[in-house]
Amino acid sequence: MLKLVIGNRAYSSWSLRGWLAARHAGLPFEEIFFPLYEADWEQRRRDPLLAPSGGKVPILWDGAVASWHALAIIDHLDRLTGGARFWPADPAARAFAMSVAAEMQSSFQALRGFCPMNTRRRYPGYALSKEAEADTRRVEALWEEGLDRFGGPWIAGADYGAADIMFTPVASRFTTYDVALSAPAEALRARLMAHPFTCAWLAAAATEGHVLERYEF
Ligand SMILES: N[C@@H](CCC(=O)N[C@@H](CS)C(=O)NCC(=O)O)C(=O)O
Repeated sequence: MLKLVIGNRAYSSWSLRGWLAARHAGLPFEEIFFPLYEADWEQRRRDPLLAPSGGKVPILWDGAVASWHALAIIDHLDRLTGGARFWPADPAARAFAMSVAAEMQSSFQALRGFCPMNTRRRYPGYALSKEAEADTRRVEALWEEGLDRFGGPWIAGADYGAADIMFTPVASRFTTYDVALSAPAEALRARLMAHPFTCAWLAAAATEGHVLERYEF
């Protein structure tokens, strides 16, 4: 059976992506939880299960084959499930979905740093830095473009897929930090947060404990 190693549900945005991908694949998988940044973390991150990723979560094990980085996990699961579940069939929608997913994997550092994911908290009226604001406007523009060009309700068309998985932790940040969005982007934020897999993750995060002061402010 597949094994997915994840960190804290409340804080680990990359774990959320890996886990959503595993759920979306529809294949059985064993979940292995490594609480992040606790007193024994330096020792724990040297566990052989995390060796390929250099001590980071998530990591997907398929037998002896490891994939880490959200997009690599998605690609592995996409191949296991026949290549029709994660990316749109339409070439333009597929190119868009892949491009925005890759942009998410590599970009938006200001937003990610300024607004760490914390699914348990709400900060009404939180003021973004100039750089986090610029990242937000870029995400908003990408979401609007996807909805406009491919008809919604998801980022690249009618089916929930990899692009939606990649941006769900951003939707969570927008929710936590009360970020004002255009009407179409706000509707997409709400849809991403209401997806049944996301709801299951959020419910488990609410009761997992392991409070990390560095993300509570
Ligand atoms: N880009 C990686 C990022 C993985 C990552 O940075 N994970 C964080 C948790 S969200 C982590 O494991 N941090 C532990 C550490 O750096 O010690 C991915 O796509 O999965």
